[in-house]
Amino acid sequence: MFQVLVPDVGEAEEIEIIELFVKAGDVVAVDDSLIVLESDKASMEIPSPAAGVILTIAVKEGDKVEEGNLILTLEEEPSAHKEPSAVLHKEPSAHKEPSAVLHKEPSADKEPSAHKEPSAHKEPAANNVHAGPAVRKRAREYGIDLTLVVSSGVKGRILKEDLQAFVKKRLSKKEQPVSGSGIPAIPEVDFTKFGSIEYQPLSRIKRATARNLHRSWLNVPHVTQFDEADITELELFRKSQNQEMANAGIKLTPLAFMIKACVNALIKFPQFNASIEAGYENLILKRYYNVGIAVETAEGLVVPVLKDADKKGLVELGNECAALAGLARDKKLPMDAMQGATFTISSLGGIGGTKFTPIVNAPEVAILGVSKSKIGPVWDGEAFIPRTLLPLSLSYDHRAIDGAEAARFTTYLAQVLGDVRRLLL
Ligand code: CAO
Repeated sequence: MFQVLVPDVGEAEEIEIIELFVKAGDVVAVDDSLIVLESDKASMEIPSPAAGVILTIAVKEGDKVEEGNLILTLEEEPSAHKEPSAVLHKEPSAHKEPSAVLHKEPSADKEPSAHKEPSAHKEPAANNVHAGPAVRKRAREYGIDLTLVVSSGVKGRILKEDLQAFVKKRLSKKEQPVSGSGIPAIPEVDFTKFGSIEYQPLSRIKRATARNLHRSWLNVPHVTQFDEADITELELFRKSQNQEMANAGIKLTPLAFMIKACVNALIKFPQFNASIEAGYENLILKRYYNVGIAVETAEGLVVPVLKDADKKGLVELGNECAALAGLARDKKLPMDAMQGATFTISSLGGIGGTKFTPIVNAPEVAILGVSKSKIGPVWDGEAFIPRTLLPLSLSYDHRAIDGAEAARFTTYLAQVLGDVRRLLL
């Protein structure tokens, strides 16, 4: 019977059992890995000194041990005995010098001697990561690039569990192939190598938004058409109306005008109030006008839908929009209030910015981004005059809409917003 003992590990003060590969009753071959020890200076894998059966194990993962402590006992298979190459105590007399048998890893950039493999199998980049020989061995067996594995061990050390998590994640990705497969994945970086980090869990809404946006971004060939509407008169009208209606508690917002003008443009250009059929046989034109409004909430982006916007007046549109945004922020929006949009408006006008490229909310084919209006110079034929200009950014699905149509759409939108009497036509 062999007794495998903790070897001399130099000046190390504390030695920890990092990994146990065997349990009582396991049959092992000579040089099979039994256990990984780690001190503050090195990791070492203890190979089996003989072929045989594990009788008892005296330690468990995480135990702190000292030189000479018993690790396990092994019943040798009579025929397979080989001169022991590990730290062992063969009863009654075969004690060997332990220092000769360690597979020491003085620094993480050295492959353990027990794993001599053709150089083609080596991963040069992985040498810079912090991982024990057992983890490295397993990574090689499964062809895992250790630089892609996120570590959870002390000082960025990659643990066995990290490898398992990595493999699980990769497998689950295969089960749910994303559209456009073949897109190279962004490498997962262990940011702890560069500084301290913190995990901030994403809300359910943010997770759903991430999935939806990713899907749209991959599926929809986006183009964004920019334009500017001169809303000088609109603003004068809006403000005068607000003064008149203040006592009734009514407030007309720029957004209400935007919705009204968009519905007008959607009626004139029906291909923007549509979806493209899979297989590209048809454009599905919708004869209803439901406008989604992007609303920022503490939990993330929510898009309530203003139904039948073509049948509503400016005040009603403004009130309903405010009510839906309120419900969204209070997390009281019913499910059906977020469905059925035919076109979306994302207004950042209350915040700032000059223009942006919104992502189409597929299966819709267009989305209007609205930025903050500003006073700018407009040439009237004789001089530059100060006017209030509203930046418009229309992103559209180029499969369904041509560039010329998009330019006509924004031109028309700008005309309507420039002279709201056109809304009556
Ligand atoms: N230019 C200049 N001022 C504007 C403006 C514009 N385009 N649009 C709105 N404003 C003004 C309003 O008149 C209001 O001013 P007063 O208080 O003086 O009347 C102020 O900005 C605040 O408006 P608001 O943003 O609260 O209201 P709104 O009706 O314009 O927008 C809503 C409502 C729900 C769209 C908005 O609150 C919101 O959540 N916007 C963010 C949307 C978002 O995150 N989009 C990004 C999606 S993609 O990631």
